Amino acid sequence: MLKGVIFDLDGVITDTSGFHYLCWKRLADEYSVPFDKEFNERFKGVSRLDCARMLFPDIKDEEEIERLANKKNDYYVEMCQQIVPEDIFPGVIEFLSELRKNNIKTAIGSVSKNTDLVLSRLQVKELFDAIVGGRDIKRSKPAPDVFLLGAEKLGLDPKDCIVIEDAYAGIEAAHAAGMLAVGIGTKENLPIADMVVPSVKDLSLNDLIELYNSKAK
Ligand code: B16
Ligand code: MG
Repeated sequence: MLKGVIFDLDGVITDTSGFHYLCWKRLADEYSVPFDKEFNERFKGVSRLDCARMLFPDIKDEEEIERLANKKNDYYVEMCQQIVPEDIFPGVIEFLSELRKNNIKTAIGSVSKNTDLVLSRLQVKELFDAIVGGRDIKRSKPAPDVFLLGAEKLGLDPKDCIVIEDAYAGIEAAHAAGMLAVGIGTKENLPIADMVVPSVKDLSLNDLIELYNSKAK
């Protein structure tokens, strides 16, 4: 039975995925390195250091990679100070309360080390039964760790949870954890998702139950 829903943070709950893009773009421009939205798709759900390694493939000095990643994070943390509760995506609060009313547990599963900052700015921490962020795990998506820990914190069997994700690596992570994954975006970007909708406001609990029951083994 469907018992829990684990939400990715950046790009699902709020538009911080746009912030990540703008900050990497700012860094890339400073160093005259090519970077665009298509390239940014590969950064979604991937750790800060791995993103920096992808952006600067010629730099092998790990201290330098760390310095560049920290620089990007300074831009990002500064940008996050503008976040206000109204920046939560439309329909998210309503969907969370629909889930809770029906005894479905809710969690955040993000590899961002700024998870706490973003959720605090949005003032939504108490809407989740469990929160897993980048400081709680070693391996970022596509490894299943973040979602497995989410299920564990909810006290649920992973197969009774559904993940909601906007990143290709995040869908892979959900599948690796033995969970179904709803993609937020387009079929073109997320061909491996079990179902795709443009945004959380297009989802209902019934959609998730139907998906779960149709794939139940
Ligand atoms: P930070 P998610 C991920 O968060 C982002 O999608 C990804 O673009 C970012 O690099 C990663 O967090 C690390 O974030 O630099 O804040 O630690 O999609 O798993 O919520
Ligand atoms: Mg995301």
